[in-house]
Amino acid sequence: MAHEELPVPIYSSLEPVYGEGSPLEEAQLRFQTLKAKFVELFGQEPEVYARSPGRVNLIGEHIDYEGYSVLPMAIRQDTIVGIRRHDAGESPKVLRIGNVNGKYAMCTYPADPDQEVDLKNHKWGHYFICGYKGFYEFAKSKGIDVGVPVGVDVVVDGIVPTGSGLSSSAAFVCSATIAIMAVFDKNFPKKEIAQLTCECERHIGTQSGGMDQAISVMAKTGFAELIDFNPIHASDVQLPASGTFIIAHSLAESQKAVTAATNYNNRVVECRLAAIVLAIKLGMKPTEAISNVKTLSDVEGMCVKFAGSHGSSDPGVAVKELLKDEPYTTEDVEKVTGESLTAIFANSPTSLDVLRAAKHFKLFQRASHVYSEAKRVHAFRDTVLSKLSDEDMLKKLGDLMNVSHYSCSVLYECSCPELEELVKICRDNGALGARLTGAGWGGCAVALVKESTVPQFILDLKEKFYQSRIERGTINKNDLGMYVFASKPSSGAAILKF
Ligand code: NG1
Ligand code: MG
Repeated sequence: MAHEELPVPIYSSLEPVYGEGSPLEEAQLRFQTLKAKFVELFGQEPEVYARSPGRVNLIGEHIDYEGYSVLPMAIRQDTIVGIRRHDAGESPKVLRIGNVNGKYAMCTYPADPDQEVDLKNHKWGHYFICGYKGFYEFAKSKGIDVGVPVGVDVVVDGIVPTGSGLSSSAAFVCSATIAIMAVFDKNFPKKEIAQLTCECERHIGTQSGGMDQAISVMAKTGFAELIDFNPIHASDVQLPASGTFIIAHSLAESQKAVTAATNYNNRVVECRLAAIVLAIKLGMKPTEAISNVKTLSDVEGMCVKFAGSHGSSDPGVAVKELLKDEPYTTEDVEKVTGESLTAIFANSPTSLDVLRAAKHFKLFQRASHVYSEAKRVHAFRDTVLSKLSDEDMLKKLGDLMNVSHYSCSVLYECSCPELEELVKICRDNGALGARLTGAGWGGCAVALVKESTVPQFILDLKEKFYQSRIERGTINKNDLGMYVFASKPSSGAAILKF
C-alpha cells in the first residue's frame, strides 16, 4: 500500500522516530519533562502522546495555495503533545492546554467543537483548537460517531522556533489533531489527515496552502518529498549525499497570524485577482471567471494555449502580454471584472480585511512569480533524478534556489532586509545556493552547501552574521545552535504509547 494511504504509525518507544545518538537522549528528556509537567498541572499522567515535525521548504514558495507542487523536507525539531481524555461524567467540560515552556500561560476553552476561534484576541492555544475542531469536523463528514464532547487535558512542548518559516504552526496543529485522534482511539490514512489539518489550520485566519501539514504528516526519514495537491500526493526525492542543507535564522520574526491582511492573505487575494483577470482576458465570461476561477493553476491551461499561438508553452507569456506591469487599483480590476471586489470576496472575511488594507494589487508580479516558481520545482526534481555528476548537480540545484530567492524577493516581495543580508552572506561564503524558506517576511534562509565544507560554513555565518547580533544582545551566544544548523530529512508524525 502506498505510504500515504497508511495510518499514522503508533510506536511504543522513541527510537523509530528520533534514531540513534544525542537527538534520542534529548527527546527522552523532553518526554520526561512533559510527563512531569502534566502530573504537576493535572495530577495524572497523559494517556498517549503525539509528535509532528517542522519543515524546511527547499523550493516552491507561495505556490501551494495556487495548486502547485512544492518540495519540502521534515526537520528534526518538532512539537510533542501529551493528552488525557476526561470521563463523560467529569466536569467542568473544558479543554485545558498547558505548555512546558513558562512563556506560554495555560489556555482554557469550552469543550465545544463548534466554538469559533477568536481571531481578534490571538492566543497560542488557538492552534490546538484548530486541531480539535478539525477532528470533529472530519469525524462528522465521515459519519463517525465520537460521542458527546468531553474535556481533555493537554501539555505541549514545541522546539520548532516560532515565526521562523519552519512551520511551528503546522507542527503544533498536526500534533494536536493526531493527539486528539489517538485519545479517541481513531486513526486515518495520512493523506486524509494532511488534508484535514490543512483545512483546520485555516481557522487561525491564514488562507494557507497544504504544504506544511502534508510534509509534517507524510515525511519519511532520509527523503525530501515532492508534494502535489488536489489530491494530496507525496513522492520521495532522494537528495545528493554530497550536499547538505543549512538552515539559518535571520532573527527577524514574522508573526503571520497577526500580519496576515497585509502579507500572506494579501498575496493569496492578489493571486486570485490575477487568475480572474487573466481568465477574462483570455475570453472567459466575467461572471463565470468570478465563480469558477480560484487559483492561477485553474487558468494555466488557457494561458498555455495562448502562449502556443506565440510559439511557446510558458504560461508566463500570457502574463506578460495580458497583465500590466504597474500595480492595479481597485477600479482597474473592477473595470475588467464588472463586479465590485467586496462582492467577489463577500464570503471571505479575511479577504475583506485584505481589501481594506490594500492600496493596490501587483497582479503581473505575483502571477509571474507563481508560474515561474512552479516550473523551478519540477526542474529541481528533474535535476536530482538526472545523471549529472554530483558537482554539476549541486551547482544546478543551487542556481535554482538562487533564482527562486530572487523571484520571492523582487516579484513576490516576501523578503526583508535581514534575510537579504543573510542570503548574501551565505552565497559569499561558499553556498551553492541560498534562499528564504517558508512564508518569508522574516524567519529562516536555507543554503545548499558541499558536505565537506559544512563546519567552516557555519563558522563563517557565526562570525559574519551572528557575532554582531550577539554583541548587541539580540541573541545569546549559547543559543546559536538553535539559529543555525545542518538538517537531514527527518521522519513524519507519530503516535506514542508507552
Ligand atoms: P510558513 O509561514 O512558513 O509556515 C506558509 C504556509 C505554506 C506556504 C508557505 C509559503 C501556512 C500554515 N503555511 O508557511 O502553506 O504557503 O507559507 O510557501 O500558512
Ligand atoms: Mg506556519
